[in-house]
Amino acid sequence: MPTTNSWLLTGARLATMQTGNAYGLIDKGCLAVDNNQITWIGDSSDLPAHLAERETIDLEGRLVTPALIDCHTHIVFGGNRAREFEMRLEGASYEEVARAGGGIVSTVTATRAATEQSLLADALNRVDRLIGEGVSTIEIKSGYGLDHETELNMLRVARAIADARPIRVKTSFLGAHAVPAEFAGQADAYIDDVCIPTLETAHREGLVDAVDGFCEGIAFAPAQIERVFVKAKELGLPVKLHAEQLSNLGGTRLAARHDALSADHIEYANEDDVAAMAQSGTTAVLLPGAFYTLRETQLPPLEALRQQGVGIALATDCNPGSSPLSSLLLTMNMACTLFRMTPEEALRGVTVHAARALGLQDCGILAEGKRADLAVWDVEHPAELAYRIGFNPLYQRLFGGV
Ligand code: DI6
Ligand code: FE
Repeated sequence: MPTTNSWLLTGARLATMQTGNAYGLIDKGCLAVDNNQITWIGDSSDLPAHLAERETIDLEGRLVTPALIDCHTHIVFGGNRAREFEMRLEGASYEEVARAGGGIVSTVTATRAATEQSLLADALNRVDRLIGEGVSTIEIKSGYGLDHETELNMLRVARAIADARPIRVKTSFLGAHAVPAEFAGQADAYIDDVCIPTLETAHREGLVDAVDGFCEGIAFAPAQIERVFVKAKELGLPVKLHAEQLSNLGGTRLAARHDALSADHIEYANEDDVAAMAQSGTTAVLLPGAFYTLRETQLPPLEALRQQGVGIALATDCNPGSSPLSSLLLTMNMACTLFRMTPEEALRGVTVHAARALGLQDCGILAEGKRADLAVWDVEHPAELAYRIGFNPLYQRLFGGV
């Protein structure tokens, strides 16, 4: 790979993800990078003569895509929930496990007991799987602390990941993830006395890029989430929401009303909910790993999302309960097989639309002026990325041109 800050890729098949043709494909492409930015991209026959003289790397026909973006993860957590996996296989449902004190709350116990160092080491192990698949940017949520100190710890660990590895991290405060045991039956008090004050502190310490919540029967009602969203707005933070995963409580419309970056899961969203998302420009983040793990049968409203022009992103939802998944390539495959998304939609879902779901404008697409976050693959056609199961054809990842 390059030894200077200004170089040129040749012999590349470029899946630019620009619109116009499938995958924005340029069959015989060149791409120039200066420092951390793409400064020229196009067909090799159009390459300006002065660029042909710089240090060149010939990719011999390999495919180049934008580096992948995992826009919804809970990758920082303590312990694991393999025992719960067994319980579900013995017949218990996800909701029954949660109501019996398992589920999110059991990960909270393990996360509170863990040190920052062990949380970081465990998370890096998972982050490294993603980096190995060409991922350059991940979103990381808090939400397994559910007390002041541990929520802040989780966010500090998330920030530390970006120092420990060449990867960009966007954090989301997810204090409204579940009601902790010490507040059982007092969700309102938890929101007012712990969640909102902790959000204020975390924001003051520069730990929060966005605010998330879990709007569900086993978590919080729309009116409770709304109080958190009002505080987010006061602090100037964008919001997003786990909505309509197991039932329809109106979370998607609540999110749209607050101009949310994304509404996530949304299996139970209806056409009106999708219309609200279209209106507010909210991205749909679909999470096939959770759908698969929980053996859900209610499919997200794909056709309505397409018809209304709502951007569809995909993410791992990497978490110890409903989606113990740290492969974005497998996520793409699941989205095609389970949700009937096309391989092109799947690739757009982990590039362009994932960037939008995070409010990022400088990545997710190959174009002049964008960051040189690139994934080079040993495949001929971009459909191969979603087609294989458990196969990683990454040849090289570039992060900010490096
Ligand atoms: N929805 C999810 O898929 C994760 N959180 C959420 O609100 C699951 C979290 C867990 O089961 O630990
Ligand atoms: Fe989630």
